[in-house]
Amino acid sequence: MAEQQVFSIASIPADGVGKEVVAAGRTVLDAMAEQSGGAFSFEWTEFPWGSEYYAEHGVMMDPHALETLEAFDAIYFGAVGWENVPDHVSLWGLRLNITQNFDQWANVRPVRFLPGVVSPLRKAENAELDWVVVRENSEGEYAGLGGRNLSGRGPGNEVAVQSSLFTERGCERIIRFAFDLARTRTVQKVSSVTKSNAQQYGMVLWDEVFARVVRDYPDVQTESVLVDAMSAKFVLHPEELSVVVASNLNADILSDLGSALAGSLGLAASANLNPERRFPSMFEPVHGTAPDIAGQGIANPVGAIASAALMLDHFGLHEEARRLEAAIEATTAAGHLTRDIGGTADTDEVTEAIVEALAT
Ligand code: GGG
Repeated sequence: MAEQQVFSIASIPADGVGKEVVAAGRTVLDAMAEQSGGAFSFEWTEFPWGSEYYAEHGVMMDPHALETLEAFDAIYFGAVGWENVPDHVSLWGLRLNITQNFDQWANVRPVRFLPGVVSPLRKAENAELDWVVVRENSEGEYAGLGGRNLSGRGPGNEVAVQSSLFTERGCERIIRFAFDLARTRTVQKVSSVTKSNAQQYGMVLWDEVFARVVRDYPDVQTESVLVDAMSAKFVLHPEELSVVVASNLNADILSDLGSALAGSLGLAASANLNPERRFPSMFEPVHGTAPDIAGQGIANPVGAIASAALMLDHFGLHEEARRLEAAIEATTAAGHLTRDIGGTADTDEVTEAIVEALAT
């Protein structure tokens, strides 16, 4: 008998609905492991880091957290941000602390229609939605460069500087990643997004690198679009897109728009990848902590469960990943929908329906 593959996963549910949807994803993955008849299993270690941990310890995660996390095959993350901690402190103290220190420079965010989910775009004739937004995840507008009160002029006259950092290496690796991904897809097209008419240094460098890299992929269609025009294109001509690559901030905004067009932010999955595999990669739903519904058991678990499918891909379990995606589709098609997408089902009902769909 072949040896069982055991994958060690650090789970960090963190804040708000993160806790509910990570639990849902774990239930589904454990069910898949059981169904595999011993072919693979998951060894979970849960960490209590997040805003409650901050209230007790004054930090978002243990000072040795990165050393601890390094030993895992992957990280399964929920969401970060709660009212007791300023948003920039919680984000930098946990999520960005991990993505940046583990050089998870490629953030992959698929956006697609799911059967049975009504989206604003479905009203448009011929609209199609099957994209991947590729977010540069290590620099750009999230370089963390800048400072406050630089003028020393005192209250009422404060000056703040927030700089973006674009490196040729950083631009090239994410653009090549987008092209390599496009080559695996039915529609082989890469749309590069900047605002280089106004951001005349870093984003011009990005455009120049894009124009150079394009020459190595003559088989892939390309376009370079300004972010404002791309926002309109998302709504008006979604069928023209396949892989969209953009800087950290622009891609974050565009992927939220994309998932709203697919029906809800609650559906969107993401993978923060360290493609060199020097550090663990991290899988998480795109959505935040949703304080308005947290703790009620009604959060949409699909984004987190679809992120688990991306993690299966990362482990090389590609057939299992496709099986999980098919189970999610069967579940939404059968009308098991949470409130954000027009249904009445709660988190557990949708999770159980996905587990059942996996078993059939
Ligand atoms: N699961 C995603 C999450 O927790 N997001 C929190 C957030 O505010 N993210 C902003 C960002 O990463 O740009």
